[in-house]
Amino acid sequence: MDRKDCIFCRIADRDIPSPLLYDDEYVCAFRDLNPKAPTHILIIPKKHVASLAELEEEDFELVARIARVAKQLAEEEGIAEKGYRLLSNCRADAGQEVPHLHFHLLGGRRLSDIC
Ligand code: DGP
Repeated sequence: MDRKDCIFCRIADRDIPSPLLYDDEYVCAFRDLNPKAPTHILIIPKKHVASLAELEEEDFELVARIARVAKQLAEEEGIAEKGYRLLSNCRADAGQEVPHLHFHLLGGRRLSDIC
């Protein structure tokens, strides 16, 4: 996919302005447009990978990087102690809307529902 056709590539490329809570060579993070919890952050790889199902062997390191960023952001957001959820919806049955791999970091309330 052309990066111009992917909304999250465009955010990562700073083509669409969205305040970044975290930014390095491989990963960035920004707040979800439709937050489902007091803290709702999306963490993405800058490389275009459509979903978990499209990860190639050389991409798995990106997932570890994202887990590290999630831990850091949870501490910064003050949700680490009480708890939080990190999840990625993969393809249609999971309700994936944006076809660029992303992890939702959710917290700040009791997360009793599925996601
Ligand atoms: P998912 O269903 O897992 O594909 O979730 C996609 C999320 O992305 C959804 O919660 C709304 C959010 N989202 C969609 N477009 C944008 C956008 O342009 N900016 C931001 N910040 N979030 C977006």
